[in-house]
Amino acid sequence: MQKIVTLTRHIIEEQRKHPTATGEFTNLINDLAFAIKLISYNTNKAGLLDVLGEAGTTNVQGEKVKKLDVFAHETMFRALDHGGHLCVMGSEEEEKPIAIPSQFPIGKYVILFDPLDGSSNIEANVSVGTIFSIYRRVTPDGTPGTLEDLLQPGSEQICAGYVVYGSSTMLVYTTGNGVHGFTLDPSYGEFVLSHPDIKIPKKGKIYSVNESNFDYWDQSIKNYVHYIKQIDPDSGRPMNSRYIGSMVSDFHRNLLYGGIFLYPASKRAPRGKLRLAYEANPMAFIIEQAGGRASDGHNRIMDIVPTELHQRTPLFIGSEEDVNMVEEFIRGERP
Ligand code: P6P
Repeated sequence: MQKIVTLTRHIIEEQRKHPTATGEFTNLINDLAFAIKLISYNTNKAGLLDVLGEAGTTNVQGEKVKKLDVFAHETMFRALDHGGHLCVMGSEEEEKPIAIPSQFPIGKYVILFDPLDGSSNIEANVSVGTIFSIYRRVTPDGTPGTLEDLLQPGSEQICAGYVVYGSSTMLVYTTGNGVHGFTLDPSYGEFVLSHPDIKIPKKGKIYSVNESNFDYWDQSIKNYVHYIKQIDPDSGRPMNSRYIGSMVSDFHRNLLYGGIFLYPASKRAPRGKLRLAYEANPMAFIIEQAGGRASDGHNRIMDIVPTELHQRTPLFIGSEEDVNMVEEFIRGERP
């Protein structure tokens, strides 16, 4: 019988490689997996919201129907706030750090998450996702976590992952020992290992960028995008343009097939659009573990020391050779 590796089994086997592991991290991931299953169920039901009542109205059961991103945020919080594994949380949906309610024990981990990235696409049934990033706390054990625990460079992450709520629900994560993908089998509600040890091709054929920003970009970015669209089969050009407008989906496709996702700074977004803490950093951990690169155009994303919880960053992420090339254009080393 083929070995079925569930997420729980994989985490336990991974933790055995860390002699100091206490199993607390395993329990945190299990709590997180439960939240993701709930979000998956409601996201996939989203198309029925008309039947169940539009967000902001009350449904046939008389329950107030929430916007899915608010529902996803509340689901993550409620699944994680009482397990005793966390000292503080950070969410795209909350301006401030989220404290652990005083009635619950305080743990040694920190989580930051984007509960439902790309949620504006829900009505069009475009796949969306959850992104998460986990650190060890840096403030004294037993005390409430603070902003300091949340403002750590991405290089300190101990775990990062994302979920794509698409044709199937897939969770992709790393704890620093490679990148592994799990597909949710709804028949028995388990995440089953379907993509062990994912590696991104060193060079890709796909580029993902919102070209409507072209006239707002620096000249170096215009030069790069112009270059990759020129006809030169020997160098694999033109590259294919693929852009869904849901980062998790664009990232996931490029991770599997190879390519680069770009969200540069521009006149309309001087520091870029994507958030460092719960979009760029977790994806950067994953892409590096898969053999790719993540840069803000000048610096490794995971070397950036955050100063604000929701700070944005330009982002160039994907196949190593593609990220290297865009940096060469930015440095002016290519015409
Ligand atoms: P634009 C979704 O709102 C998001 O944060 C990412 O998921 C996505 O890649 C990006 O914004 C799309 O932004 O400006 O191209 O619509």
